[in-house]
Amino acid sequence: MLIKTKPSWEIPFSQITPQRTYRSRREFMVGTVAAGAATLLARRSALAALPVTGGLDYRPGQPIPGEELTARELVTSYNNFYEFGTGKADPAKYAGSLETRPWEVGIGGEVANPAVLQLDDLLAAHPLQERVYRLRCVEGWSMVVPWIGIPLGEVLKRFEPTSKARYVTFETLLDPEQMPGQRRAVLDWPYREGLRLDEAMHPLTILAVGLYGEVLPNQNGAPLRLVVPWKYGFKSIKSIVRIQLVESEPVTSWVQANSHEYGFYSNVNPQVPHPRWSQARERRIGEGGIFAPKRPTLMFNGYGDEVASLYTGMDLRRYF
Ligand SMILES: Nc1nc2c(c(=O)[nH]1)N[C@H]1C(S)=C(S)[C@@H](COP(=O)(O)O)O[C@H]1N2
Ligand SMILES: [Mo]
Repeated sequence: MLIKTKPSWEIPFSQITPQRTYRSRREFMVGTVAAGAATLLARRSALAALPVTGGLDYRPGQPIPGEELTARELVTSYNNFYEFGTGKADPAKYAGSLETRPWEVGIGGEVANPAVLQLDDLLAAHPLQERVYRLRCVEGWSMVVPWIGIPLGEVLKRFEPTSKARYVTFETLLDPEQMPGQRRAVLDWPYREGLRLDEAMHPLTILAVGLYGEVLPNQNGAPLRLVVPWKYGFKSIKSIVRIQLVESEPVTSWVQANSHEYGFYSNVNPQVPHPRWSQARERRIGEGGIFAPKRPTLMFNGYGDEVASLYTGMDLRRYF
């Protein structure tokens, strides 16, 4: 719609100023045209590794009313990615050397058409979409990020889940040579996560390949990471190499590490505290330092209208 003659990934969302750009489509287009040629070239090289999709119908994301995007510099420098260290600055410092091409992804288990595919082939059939989502970490901070990705459900459908498939498991790359954090037993590597099939098929659940209009920086989980906006951040597993459809609830890395503190569901829920701290409030990264007032945490991270029905009749204290 914006640029018909160019592949979607050339739409320069990268330098978007939080909030302002989203206010008016017209303003944005004018701004785009005015952007200098040098900047455009720089963006294009950063975008070059995004998969070439049919994606002329690339859909820009809707802003979240009353919320500003978290600055790109913060989204890409304050990270959890234990494969590169447990400090917030470690991933930005050490993940840069991760080789993200070629990248194979295996999709198997209870599907009619299991396959191991090159990532770009896996994505080729799917136009990229932008989704502006809150990400809320169980540690008590949150961000608002313009992700670029594709709905996970659309990918899964192509592999035809069998009638036995009830859950989906995901695995991060296991490669201690490239991921120094895996040389220490911080977690049982590779990092594993899981969703119930209906959660995985929900249209809000995406596989992300970019943010702020550019290829995903390695520290954010390149080349392919999950984003499940109504769950705590640790469910959004990074650098995925394997997706499997299974019959029974998988044991995820965090549940295995401490099932008392981390549950399989991990839906954002201000009423169910982590055993060691409250989940009632959160600090929005970039908002006025550690003395800024915290925000109240919203049930299902604010996505209740869309997802609450997935949990009708479930005791969310028991299934936390
Ligand atoms: N493989 C892997 N995935 C991971 C993690 C990790 O340590 N390893 N950390 C999780 C946690 S705790 C959070 S809050 C988010 C952070 O995503 P971001 O760095 O893009 O903000 O990634 C999640 N995915
Ligand atoms: Mo997290």
